Amino acid sequence: MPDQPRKIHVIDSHTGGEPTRVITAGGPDLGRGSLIERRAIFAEKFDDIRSAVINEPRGSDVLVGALLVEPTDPSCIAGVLFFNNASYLGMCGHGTIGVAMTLVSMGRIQKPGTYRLETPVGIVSIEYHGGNEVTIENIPSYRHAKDVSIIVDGIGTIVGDVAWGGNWFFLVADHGQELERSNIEKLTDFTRRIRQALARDGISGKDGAEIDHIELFGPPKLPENQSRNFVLCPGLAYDRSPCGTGTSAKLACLFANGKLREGEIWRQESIIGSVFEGSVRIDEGRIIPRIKGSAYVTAEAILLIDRDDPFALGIPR
Ligand code: PYC
Repeated sequence: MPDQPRKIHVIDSHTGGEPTRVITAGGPDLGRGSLIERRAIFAEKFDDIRSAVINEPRGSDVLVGALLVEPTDPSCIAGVLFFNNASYLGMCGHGTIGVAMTLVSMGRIQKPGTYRLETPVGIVSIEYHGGNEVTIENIPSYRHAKDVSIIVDGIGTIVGDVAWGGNWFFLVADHGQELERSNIEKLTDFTRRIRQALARDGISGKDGAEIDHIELFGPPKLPENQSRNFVLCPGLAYDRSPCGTGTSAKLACLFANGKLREGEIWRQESIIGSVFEGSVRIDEGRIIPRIKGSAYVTAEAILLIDRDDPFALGIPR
């Protein structure tokens, strides 16, 4: 009789086309420390679980994972650790909207209202509007550096801003690229080269943090939107959604440039045409982005990890 496979319960959803897989039971026990400590234990001792859940053959490069944990702050409905095919994320905007709808599907959110969620980078709030709509209020976001010029191999000089929206972004408006679905392969190569140039030149976020998300902006397809983007995530996947943390970084830059007022709506279109509605609230001088979007639950499943399976822990990158 073979050993029983390990069972991990998950709920999958997508937010504007970008998938999230929430581990609801059977995940690693990370203890009761801060979420930063628990994320470090996850990475050090249980990275094979991240790989098994996210990588092929069970997952894919585009999937973002979320592990639900007990929060340290009792005012929070849950704690959450985000991860993907490359590593662990500080925050994830589309993922938070997906987690909110997952909590609805689990019956842990039963009515419209505002709930708090603990992440390693701070507490975010989720406002459930009913149906599939959620607004998240992100952690304070800011522009770290303006008009940073870099020379990119095979491209030339590119100028962009470095900003924090829960992850580190390099935001580029002037790039000469067509933000079209048919151009995704080229956009992926273009943004990958920008990321390599930033690393080569030691251009980073605060305290030397790696800039692992690259964001290109262009005109929207639909007149009711303000902008369209293409976002390269850590690894080589692009965000199908307009990227919650990326839109937060954009809102912080717009506010810093005097191009967005408090409460004014910014509709950000993704490369596949899905939309987040963004705005900012100012709290003691800090920029607090608000992002509204919709998520849909697509599956509830039990992942089986059979130790005899040569790819039980996923196909390594
Ligand atoms: O929505 O913040 C986001 C996000 C980060 C990476 C993929 N999506």
